[in-house]
Amino acid sequence: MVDSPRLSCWIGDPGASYVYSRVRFEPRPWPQALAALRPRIDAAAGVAMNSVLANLYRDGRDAMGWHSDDEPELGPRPVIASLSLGGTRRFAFRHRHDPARKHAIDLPHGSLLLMAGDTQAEWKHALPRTARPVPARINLTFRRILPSP
Ligand SMILES: O=C(O)CCC(=O)C(=O)O
Ligand SMILES: [Mn+2]
Repeated sequence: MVDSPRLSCWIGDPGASYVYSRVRFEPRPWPQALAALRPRIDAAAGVAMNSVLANLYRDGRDAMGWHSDDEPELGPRPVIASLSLGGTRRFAFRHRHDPARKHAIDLPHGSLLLMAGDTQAEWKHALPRTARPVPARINLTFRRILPSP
């Protein structure tokens, strides 16, 4: 159990375990709805995903702080496909070495954001809290965990 301002679940193929914020997650098996989505995500991303981190943001107080998805098991230039469902939330980027460089994008229901290339190496991202009333939101980040050596 980890205290965090959202509810999270790690899903994936057997062995696609993942260390996130120093906690190791062993994946739960794919539920049918996500197994059905997977080939469409793979086609859009051009990568065979083997796992997905599901996050539920119950309201505007739930959030995710600044981070990069740069864990070694993702490899140096990971492709991460982020599917958003439910309430629109703002997603923010900040350059790692030049925090004055910032971008933000609203992620509406049904949107698929692809992060690729040097995005994780050069940028951090966050899902800030908001004081506006917002409906619940689910975010699914499909990832490819590389086999451990
Ligand atoms: O909820 C989001 O849009 C971002 C989620 C995220 O950055 C992550 O799961 O690593
Ligand atoms: Mn992330």
